[in-house]
Amino acid sequence: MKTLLNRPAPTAPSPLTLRRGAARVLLDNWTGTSTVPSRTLYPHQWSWDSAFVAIGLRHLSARRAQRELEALLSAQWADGRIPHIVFNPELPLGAYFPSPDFWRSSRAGRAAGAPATPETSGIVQPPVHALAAWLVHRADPELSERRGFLARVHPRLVAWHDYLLSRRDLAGEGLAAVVHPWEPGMDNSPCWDRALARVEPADTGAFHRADLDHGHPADRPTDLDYGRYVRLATDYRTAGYDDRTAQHHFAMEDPAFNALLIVSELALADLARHLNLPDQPHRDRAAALTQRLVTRLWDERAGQFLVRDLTTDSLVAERSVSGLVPLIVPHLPQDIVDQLHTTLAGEHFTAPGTRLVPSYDLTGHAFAATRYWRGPAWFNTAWLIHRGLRTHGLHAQAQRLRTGILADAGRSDFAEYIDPITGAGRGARQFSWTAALTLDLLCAPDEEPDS
Ligand code: 9WN
Repeated sequence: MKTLLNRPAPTAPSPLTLRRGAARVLLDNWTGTSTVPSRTLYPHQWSWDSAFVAIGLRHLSARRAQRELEALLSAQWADGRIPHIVFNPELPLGAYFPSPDFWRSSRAGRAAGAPATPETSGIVQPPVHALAAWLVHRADPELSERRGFLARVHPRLVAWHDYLLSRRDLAGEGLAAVVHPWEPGMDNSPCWDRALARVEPADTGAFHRADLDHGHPADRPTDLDYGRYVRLATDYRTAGYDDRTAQHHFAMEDPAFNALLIVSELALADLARHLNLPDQPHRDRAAALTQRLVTRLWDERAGQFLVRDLTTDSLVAERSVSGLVPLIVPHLPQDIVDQLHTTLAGEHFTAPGTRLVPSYDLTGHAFAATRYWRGPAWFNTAWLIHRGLRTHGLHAQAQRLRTGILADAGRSDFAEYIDPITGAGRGARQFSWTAALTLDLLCAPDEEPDS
Protein backbone atom coordinates (compact mmCIF):
# COMPACT_ATOMS: atom_id res chain seq x y z
CA MET A 1 0.00 0.00 0.00
CA LYS A 2 1.36 3.42 -0.92
CA THR A 3 2.02 5.74 1.97
CA LEU A 4 0.99 9.34 2.45
CA LEU A 5 4.50 10.39 1.52
CA ASN A 6 4.95 8.72 -1.85
CA ARG A 7 1.46 9.37 -3.20
CA PRO A 8 1.51 12.07 -5.92
CA ALA A 9 -0.09 15.39 -5.05
CA PRO A 10 -3.73 15.39 -6.18
CA THR A 11 -4.77 18.01 -8.66
CA ALA A 12 -7.67 20.31 -7.92
CA PRO A 13 -9.77 22.51 -10.20
CA SER A 14 -8.81 26.17 -9.97
CA PRO A 15 -9.85 27.84 -6.70
CA LEU A 16 -12.28 30.04 -8.58
CA THR A 17 -14.00 27.09 -10.29
CA LEU A 18 -14.16 25.22 -7.00
CA ARG A 19 -15.51 28.23 -5.18
CA ARG A 20 -18.20 28.79 -7.78
CA GLY A 21 -19.17 25.12 -7.72
CA ALA A 22 -19.38 25.02 -3.94
CA ALA A 23 -21.46 28.20 -3.85
CA ARG A 24 -23.82 26.74 -6.45
CA VAL A 25 -24.40 23.65 -4.29
CA LEU A 26 -25.23 25.77 -1.25
CA LEU A 27 -27.56 28.02 -3.22
CA ASP A 28 -29.35 25.04 -4.79
CA ASN A 29 -29.77 23.28 -1.44
CA TRP A 30 -31.12 26.36 0.36
CA THR A 31 -34.86 26.01 1.06
CA GLY A 32 -35.59 29.61 2.07
CA THR A 33 -34.94 29.04 5.78
CA SER A 34 -32.19 26.44 5.91
CA THR A 35 -30.10 24.06 3.82
CA VAL A 36 -30.84 20.40 3.08
CA PRO A 37 -27.82 18.07 3.12
CA SER A 38 -28.93 16.62 -0.23
CA ARG A 39 -32.01 17.35 -2.33
CA THR A 40 -32.55 13.62 -2.89
CA LEU A 41 -31.25 11.54 0.03
CA TYR A 42 -31.74 13.99 2.92
CA PRO A 43 -34.46 16.52 2.06
CA HIS A 44 -34.99 17.99 5.58
CA GLN A 45 -32.75 19.95 7.96
CA TRP A 46 -30.10 17.96 9.85
CA SER A 47 -28.44 19.19 13.00
CA TRP A 48 -24.68 18.81 12.58
CA ASP A 49 -24.98 19.27 8.82
CA SER A 50 -26.45 22.71 9.45
CA ALA A 51 -23.56 23.62 11.73
CA PHE A 52 -21.03 22.64 9.04
CA VAL A 53 -23.11 24.38 6.39
CA ALA A 54 -23.18 27.60 8.43
CA ILE A 55 -19.39 27.49 8.70
CA GLY A 56 -19.15 27.58 4.90
CA LEU A 57 -22.19 29.70 4.18
CA ARG A 58 -20.74 32.55 6.28
CA HIS A 59 -18.36 33.26 3.41
CA LEU A 60 -21.26 33.71 0.98
CA SER A 61 -23.80 35.37 3.27
CA ALA A 62 -23.28 35.81 6.99
CA ARG A 63 -26.98 36.60 7.31
CA ARG A 64 -27.96 33.31 5.72
CA ALA A 65 -25.50 31.45 7.93
CA GLN A 66 -27.08 33.04 10.99
CA ARG A 67 -30.54 32.09 9.75
CA GLU A 68 -29.40 28.50 9.19
CA LEU A 69 -28.50 28.18 12.87
CA GLU A 70 -31.53 30.14 14.03
CA ALA A 71 -33.87 27.83 12.09
CA LEU A 72 -32.34 24.81 13.77
CA LEU A 73 -32.45 26.37 17.23
CA SER A 74 -36.10 27.34 16.81
CA ALA A 75 -36.86 23.59 16.91
CA GLN A 76 -34.98 23.09 20.19
CA TRP A 77 -36.84 21.16 22.87
CA ALA A 78 -37.57 22.65 26.31
CA ASP A 79 -35.17 20.16 27.91
CA GLY A 80 -32.40 21.71 25.80
CA ARG A 81 -31.93 19.03 23.17
CA ILE A 82 -31.38 20.07 19.57
CA PRO A 83 -33.11 17.41 17.47
CA HIS A 84 -31.12 15.67 14.77
CA ILE A 85 -33.75 16.33 12.09
CA VAL A 86 -36.17 19.25 11.72
CA PHE A 87 -38.83 18.18 9.23
CA ASN A 88 -40.06 20.33 6.40
CA PRO A 89 -43.88 20.10 6.67
CA GLU A 90 -44.27 20.73 2.96
CA LEU A 91 -42.68 17.45 1.95
CA PRO A 92 -44.61 14.17 1.64
CA LEU A 93 -44.05 11.67 4.46
CA GLY A 94 -42.38 9.26 2.04
CA ALA A 95 -39.57 11.72 1.23
CA TYR A 96 -37.42 10.31 4.03
CA PHE A 97 -37.60 7.46 6.50
CA PRO A 98 -38.05 7.65 9.48
CA SER A 99 -40.62 10.36 8.78
CA PRO A 100 -42.42 12.70 11.19
CA ASP A 101 -45.23 10.18 11.70
CA PHE A 102 -42.62 7.72 12.98
CA TRP A 103 -41.00 10.07 15.51
CA ARG A 104 -44.31 11.78 16.52
CA SER A 105 -42.28 14.36 18.44
CA SER A 106 -45.05 16.83 19.19
CA ARG A 107 -47.13 14.14 20.89
CA ALA A 108 -44.73 11.46 22.11
CA GLY A 109 -42.12 14.03 23.16
CA ARG A 110 -44.45 16.59 24.72
CA ALA A 111 -43.51 15.77 28.33
CA ALA A 112 -39.81 15.89 27.47
CA GLY A 113 -40.31 19.37 25.98
CA ALA A 114 -40.74 18.86 22.23
CA PRO A 115 -42.23 21.90 20.49
CA ALA A 116 -45.80 21.75 19.14
CA THR A 117 -44.29 22.66 15.76
CA PRO A 118 -42.21 21.85 13.83
CA GLU A 119 -42.08 18.07 13.90
CA THR A 120 -38.60 16.77 14.66
CA SER A 121 -36.78 13.56 15.41
CA GLY A 122 -36.25 12.74 19.10
CA ILE A 123 -32.51 12.07 19.07
CA VAL A 124 -29.51 14.39 18.74
CA GLN A 125 -26.26 14.79 16.79
CA PRO A 126 -22.77 16.05 17.69
CA PRO A 127 -22.61 19.54 19.23
CA VAL A 128 -20.80 21.53 16.54
CA HIS A 129 -23.26 24.41 16.89
CA ALA A 130 -21.54 26.77 19.33
CA LEU A 131 -18.33 26.52 17.30
CA ALA A 132 -20.36 27.31 14.17
CA ALA A 133 -22.14 30.23 15.86
CA TRP A 134 -18.84 31.79 16.92
CA LEU A 135 -17.29 31.40 13.46
CA VAL A 136 -20.43 32.83 11.85
CA HIS A 137 -20.29 35.80 14.21
CA ARG A 138 -16.65 36.42 13.37
CA ALA A 139 -17.43 36.48 9.64
CA ASP A 140 -19.42 39.71 10.07
CA PRO A 141 -19.39 41.02 13.66
CA GLU A 142 -21.22 44.19 12.71
CA LEU A 143 -24.18 42.32 11.19
CA SER A 144 -24.15 39.91 14.11
CA GLU A 145 -24.32 42.84 16.54
CA ARG A 146 -27.10 44.53 14.60
CA ARG A 147 -29.22 41.38 14.53
CA GLY A 148 -28.46 40.51 18.15
CA PHE A 149 -27.31 37.12 16.87
CA LEU A 150 -25.04 36.07 19.73
CA ALA A 151 -27.36 37.34 22.44
CA ARG A 152 -30.19 35.26 20.98
CA VAL A 153 -28.33 32.04 20.37
CA HIS A 154 -26.19 32.05 23.52
CA PRO A 155 -28.88 30.93 26.03
CA ARG A 156 -30.06 28.23 23.66
CA LEU A 157 -26.57 26.87 23.17
CA VAL A 158 -26.00 26.90 26.94
CA ALA A 159 -29.24 24.92 27.40
CA TRP A 160 -28.09 22.46 24.74
CA HIS A 161 -24.78 21.79 26.47
CA ASP A 162 -26.54 21.60 29.85
CA TYR A 163 -28.82 18.92 28.44
CA LEU A 164 -25.86 16.89 27.21
CA LEU A 165 -23.98 17.18 30.48
CA SER A 166 -26.94 16.45 32.74
CA ARG A 167 -29.53 14.22 31.09
CA ARG A 168 -26.95 12.53 28.85
CA ASP A 169 -24.21 11.95 31.39
CA LEU A 170 -25.55 8.44 31.74
CA ALA A 171 -22.48 7.05 33.51
CA GLY A 172 -22.28 10.02 35.89
CA GLU A 173 -18.61 10.37 34.91
CA GLY A 174 -18.68 13.76 33.23
CA LEU A 175 -19.02 12.81 29.54
CA ALA A 176 -22.10 12.89 27.30
CA ALA A 177 -23.45 9.56 26.03
CA VAL A 178 -25.19 8.78 22.74
CA VAL A 179 -28.18 6.46 22.78
CA HIS A 180 -28.62 5.68 19.09
CA PRO A 181 -26.08 5.04 16.28
CA TRP A 182 -27.48 8.03 14.41
CA GLU A 183 -26.51 10.35 17.28
CA PRO A 184 -22.72 10.39 16.78
CA GLY A 185 -23.46 10.92 13.07
CA MET A 186 -21.50 7.79 12.08
CA ASP A 187 -24.46 5.46 11.69
CA ASN A 188 -23.06 2.04 10.84
CA SER A 189 -19.55 2.35 12.27
CA PRO A 190 -18.17 -1.05 13.35
CA CYS A 191 -17.80 0.55 16.80
CA TRP A 192 -21.50 -0.09 17.36
CA ASP A 193 -21.64 -3.69 16.08
CA ARG A 194 -21.31 -5.51 19.38
CA ALA A 195 -23.73 -3.26 21.20
CA LEU A 196 -26.22 -3.49 18.33
CA ALA A 197 -26.00 -7.28 18.34
CA ARG A 198 -27.80 -7.13 21.70
CA VAL A 199 -30.73 -5.26 20.13
CA GLU A 200 -33.68 -7.23 18.77
CA PRO A 201 -34.26 -5.84 15.24
CA ALA A 202 -37.68 -4.49 14.29
CA ASP A 203 -39.43 -6.30 11.46
CA THR A 204 -37.95 -4.84 8.27
CA GLY A 205 -41.20 -5.56 6.42
CA ALA A 206 -42.91 -2.95 8.60
CA PHE A 207 -41.18 0.07 7.05
CA HIS A 208 -39.99 1.35 3.69
CA ARG A 209 -36.38 2.53 3.43
CA ALA A 210 -36.61 5.75 1.44
CA ASP A 211 -32.80 5.96 1.43
CA LEU A 212 -32.68 3.07 -1.04
CA ASP A 213 -34.83 5.07 -3.48
CA HIS A 214 -31.78 7.32 -3.94
CA GLY A 215 -28.71 5.62 -2.46
CA HIS A 216 -27.03 2.41 -3.66
CA PRO A 217 -27.66 -0.57 -1.32
CA ALA A 218 -23.91 -1.42 -1.45
CA ASP A 219 -23.11 2.00 0.02
CA ARG A 220 -25.80 2.20 2.68
CA PRO A 221 -26.33 0.40 6.03
CA THR A 222 -27.95 -3.04 5.72
CA ASP A 223 -31.59 -3.94 6.41
CA LEU A 224 -30.49 -5.64 9.62
CA ASP A 225 -28.83 -2.38 10.73
CA TYR A 226 -32.04 -0.53 9.94
CA GLY A 227 -34.14 -3.02 11.90
CA ARG A 228 -32.03 -2.25 14.95
CA TYR A 229 -32.05 1.52 14.39
CA VAL A 230 -35.83 1.40 14.21
CA ARG A 231 -36.09 -0.74 17.35
CA LEU A 232 -33.94 1.65 19.39
CA ALA A 233 -35.82 4.72 18.15
CA THR A 234 -39.19 3.07 18.82
CA ASP A 235 -38.18 2.18 22.38
CA TYR A 236 -36.99 5.74 23.03
CA ARG A 237 -40.26 7.11 21.65
CA THR A 238 -42.26 4.74 23.86
CA ALA A 239 -40.35 6.17 26.84
CA GLY A 240 -41.46 9.65 25.74
CA TYR A 241 -37.85 10.49 24.79
CA ASP A 242 -37.39 11.14 28.48
CA ASP A 243 -33.81 10.39 29.52
CA ARG A 244 -34.77 10.39 33.20
CA THR A 245 -36.90 7.27 32.78
CA ALA A 246 -35.84 5.66 29.47
CA GLN A 247 -33.94 2.37 29.66
CA HIS A 248 -31.22 2.81 27.08
CA HIS A 249 -30.19 -0.47 25.45
CA PHE A 250 -27.50 1.34 23.51
CA ALA A 251 -25.38 3.83 25.44
CA MET A 252 -21.90 4.82 24.28
CA GLU A 253 -19.39 7.53 25.06
CA ASP A 254 -18.05 8.64 21.70
CA PRO A 255 -14.70 10.47 21.41
CA ALA A 256 -15.64 12.78 18.50
CA PHE A 257 -18.98 13.72 20.07
CA ASN A 258 -17.29 14.71 23.33
CA ALA A 259 -14.35 16.42 21.61
CA LEU A 260 -16.82 18.59 19.70
CA LEU A 261 -18.56 19.37 22.97
CA ILE A 262 -15.23 20.58 24.38
CA VAL A 263 -14.46 22.78 21.38
CA SER A 264 -18.00 24.14 21.43
CA GLU A 265 -17.75 24.81 25.17
CA LEU A 266 -14.65 26.90 24.44
CA ALA A 267 -16.60 28.70 21.72
CA LEU A 268 -19.32 29.38 24.31
CA ALA A 269 -16.63 30.95 26.47
CA ASP A 270 -15.81 33.29 23.58
CA LEU A 271 -19.50 34.06 23.07
CA ALA A 272 -19.93 34.76 26.79
CA ARG A 273 -16.90 37.07 26.94
CA HIS A 274 -18.22 38.98 23.97
CA LEU A 275 -21.59 39.38 25.70
CA ASN A 276 -19.91 40.53 28.94
CA LEU A 277 -20.97 37.34 30.68
CA PRO A 278 -18.66 35.13 32.77
CA ASP A 279 -16.58 32.93 30.48
CA GLN A 280 -14.60 31.07 33.13
CA PRO A 281 -17.39 28.50 33.86
CA HIS A 282 -17.22 27.42 30.21
CA ARG A 283 -13.43 27.17 30.28
CA ASP A 284 -13.61 25.15 33.51
CA ARG A 285 -16.15 22.85 31.94
CA ALA A 286 -13.99 22.37 28.85
CA ALA A 287 -11.01 21.56 31.06
CA ALA A 288 -13.02 19.03 33.09
CA LEU A 289 -14.37 17.43 29.91
CA THR A 290 -10.86 17.20 28.46
CA GLN A 291 -9.64 15.47 31.57
CA ARG A 292 -12.57 13.01 31.46
CA LEU A 293 -12.08 12.37 27.75
CA VAL A 294 -8.49 11.36 28.39
CA THR A 295 -9.23 9.31 31.49
CA ARG A 296 -12.16 7.42 30.04
CA LEU A 297 -11.54 7.13 26.31
CA TRP A 298 -7.79 7.32 25.63
CA ASP A 299 -6.16 3.99 24.79
CA GLU A 300 -2.39 4.06 25.02
CA ARG A 301 -1.82 0.83 23.12
CA ALA A 302 -4.05 1.85 20.22
CA GLY A 303 -2.52 5.32 20.14
CA GLN A 304 -5.95 6.83 19.72
CA PHE A 305 -9.23 7.37 21.52
CA LEU A 306 -11.81 4.57 21.57
CA VAL A 307 -15.54 4.40 22.18
CA ARG A 308 -16.72 3.28 25.63
CA ASP A 309 -19.73 0.95 25.77
CA LEU A 310 -21.61 1.87 28.94
CA THR A 311 -23.52 -1.42 29.08
CA THR A 312 -20.30 -3.38 29.56
CA ASP A 313 -18.29 -0.39 30.85
CA SER A 314 -15.45 -1.27 28.51
CA LEU A 315 -13.61 0.27 25.58
CA VAL A 316 -14.58 -1.02 22.13
CA ALA A 317 -11.51 -2.43 20.36
CA GLU A 318 -12.25 -0.85 16.97
CA ARG A 319 -10.30 2.00 15.39
CA SER A 320 -12.55 4.62 13.85
CA VAL A 321 -11.94 8.18 12.73
CA SER A 322 -13.95 9.26 15.77
CA GLY A 323 -10.89 8.39 17.86
CA LEU A 324 -8.72 10.84 15.90
CA VAL A 325 -11.12 13.79 15.82
CA PRO A 326 -10.14 14.78 19.43
CA LEU A 327 -7.00 16.24 17.84
CA ILE A 328 -9.26 19.28 17.59
CA VAL A 329 -9.16 19.73 21.39
CA PRO A 330 -6.61 22.49 22.18
CA HIS A 331 -5.41 21.49 25.62
CA LEU A 332 -4.61 17.82 25.11
CA PRO A 333 -1.43 16.47 26.71
CA GLN A 334 1.44 16.75 24.20
CA ASP A 335 2.23 13.02 24.21
CA ILE A 336 -1.36 12.29 23.17
CA VAL A 337 -1.12 14.82 20.34
CA ASP A 338 2.09 13.14 19.21
CA GLN A 339 0.56 9.68 19.29
CA LEU A 340 -2.59 10.78 17.47
CA HIS A 341 -0.40 12.28 14.81
CA THR A 342 1.56 9.04 14.49
CA THR A 343 -1.62 6.96 14.23
CA LEU A 344 -3.06 9.31 11.64
CA ALA A 345 0.02 8.91 9.46
CA GLY A 346 0.25 5.13 9.95
CA GLU A 347 -1.13 2.06 8.17
CA HIS A 348 -4.60 2.17 9.72
CA PHE A 349 -5.59 5.52 8.27
CA THR A 350 -3.27 6.24 5.34
CA ALA A 351 -5.34 5.39 2.30
CA PRO A 352 -4.07 4.71 -1.23
CA GLY A 353 -6.92 6.57 -2.94
CA THR A 354 -7.30 9.77 -0.97
CA ARG A 355 -5.64 12.06 1.55
CA LEU A 356 -8.92 12.16 3.47
CA VAL A 357 -9.04 10.01 6.60
CA PRO A 358 -10.97 6.72 6.26
CA SER A 359 -13.87 6.40 8.69
CA TYR A 360 -12.58 3.03 9.85
CA ASP A 361 -9.27 1.17 10.11
CA LEU A 362 -8.06 0.14 6.62
CA THR A 363 -6.64 -3.06 8.15
CA GLY A 364 -9.68 -3.71 10.35
CA HIS A 365 -11.73 -6.90 10.13
CA ALA A 366 -14.92 -4.97 9.31
CA PHE A 367 -13.43 -2.57 6.74
CA ALA A 368 -15.68 -2.03 3.71
CA ALA A 369 -14.48 0.55 1.19
CA THR A 370 -17.88 1.80 0.07
CA ARG A 371 -20.22 1.12 2.96
CA TYR A 372 -20.91 4.44 4.59
CA TRP A 373 -19.08 4.74 7.94
CA ARG A 374 -17.29 1.37 7.69
CA GLY A 375 -14.40 2.66 5.62
CA PRO A 376 -15.32 5.55 3.30
CA ALA A 377 -13.57 8.85 3.92
CA TRP A 378 -15.78 11.81 4.76
CA PHE A 379 -15.16 15.52 4.28
CA ASN A 380 -16.44 16.74 7.63
CA THR A 381 -14.08 14.55 9.64
CA ALA A 382 -11.22 15.58 7.34
CA TRP A 383 -12.08 19.25 7.98
CA LEU A 384 -12.14 18.64 11.75
CA ILE A 385 -8.78 16.85 11.65
CA HIS A 386 -7.38 19.64 9.48
CA ARG A 387 -8.45 22.09 12.16
CA GLY A 388 -6.92 19.84 14.82
CA LEU A 389 -3.59 19.70 12.99
CA ARG A 390 -3.55 23.49 12.83
CA THR A 391 -4.55 23.76 16.48
CA HIS A 392 -1.42 21.85 17.39
CA GLY A 393 0.87 23.66 14.99
CA LEU A 394 1.16 20.74 12.55
CA HIS A 395 0.90 23.08 9.58
CA ALA A 396 2.64 21.02 6.90
CA GLN A 397 0.35 18.04 7.60
CA ALA A 398 -2.68 20.34 7.66
CA GLN A 399 -1.67 21.79 4.32
CA ARG A 400 -1.39 18.32 2.75
CA LEU A 401 -4.82 17.39 4.01
CA ARG A 402 -6.28 20.68 2.80
CA THR A 403 -4.93 20.05 -0.71
CA GLY A 404 -6.46 16.57 -0.64
CA ILE A 405 -9.85 17.81 0.52
CA LEU A 406 -10.04 20.45 -2.20
CA ALA A 407 -8.95 18.03 -4.92
CA ASP A 408 -11.39 15.30 -3.91
CA ALA A 409 -14.29 17.72 -3.49
CA GLY A 410 -13.71 19.18 -6.93
CA ARG A 411 -13.29 15.98 -8.89
CA SER A 412 -16.15 14.16 -7.12
CA ASP A 413 -18.75 16.93 -7.64
CA PHE A 414 -18.88 17.46 -3.86
CA ALA A 415 -19.58 13.82 -3.05
CA GLU A 416 -20.89 12.70 0.30
CA TYR A 417 -17.83 10.47 0.78
CA ILE A 418 -14.85 8.90 -0.98
CA ASP A 419 -13.86 5.26 -1.45
CA PRO A 420 -10.45 5.32 0.27
CA ILE A 421 -9.02 2.56 -1.92
CA THR A 422 -9.96 3.78 -5.39
CA GLY A 423 -10.53 7.45 -4.61
CA ALA A 424 -13.94 7.34 -6.32
CA GLY A 425 -16.73 9.59 -5.05
CA ARG A 426 -19.65 7.70 -3.49
CA GLY A 427 -23.05 8.45 -2.00
CA ALA A 428 -24.92 11.66 -2.76
CA ARG A 429 -23.40 14.38 -5.00
CA GLN A 430 -23.69 18.12 -4.45
CA PHE A 431 -23.64 17.27 -0.78
CA SER A 432 -23.95 20.40 1.34
CA TRP A 433 -21.29 19.96 4.01
CA THR A 434 -18.73 18.92 1.40
CA ALA A 435 -19.41 22.16 -0.48
CA ALA A 436 -19.54 24.28 2.68
CA LEU A 437 -16.29 23.01 4.15
CA THR A 438 -14.56 23.31 0.77
CA LEU A 439 -15.65 26.93 0.70
CA ASP A 440 -14.36 27.41 4.22
CA LEU A 441 -10.94 26.04 3.33
CA LEU A 442 -10.81 28.27 0.28
CA CYS A 443 -11.99 31.43 2.02
CA ALA A 444 -10.43 31.18 5.47
CA PRO A 445 -7.06 29.56 4.77
CA ASP A 446 -5.27 31.45 7.53
CA GLU A 447 -7.96 31.56 10.20
CA GLU A 448 -6.28 30.39 13.37
CA PRO A 449 -8.30 28.07 15.61
CA ASP A 450 -8.92 29.59 19.06
CA SER A 451 -7.29 27.98 22.03
C1 9WN B 1 -29.45 9.53 9.59
C2 9WN B 1 -27.46 13.87 6.83
C3 9WN B 1 -27.04 12.71 7.71
C4 9WN B 1 -25.71 12.97 8.43
C5 9WN B 1 -25.18 11.71 9.11
C6 9WN B 1 -25.12 10.58 8.09
C7 9WN B 1 -26.51 10.36 7.48
C8 9WN B 1 -28.79 9.78 8.24
C9 9WN B 1 -29.11 8.64 7.29
O1 9WN B 1 -26.96 11.56 6.87
O2 9WN B 1 -27.39 9.92 8.49
O3 9WN B 1 -29.29 10.65 10.41
O4 9WN B 1 -30.25 8.58 6.81
O5 9WN B 1 -28.22 7.82 7.02
O6 9WN B 1 -24.63 9.42 8.67
O7 9WN B 1 -23.91 11.96 9.66
O8 9WN B 1 -25.89 13.96 9.38
O9 9WN B 1 -26.42 14.22 5.97
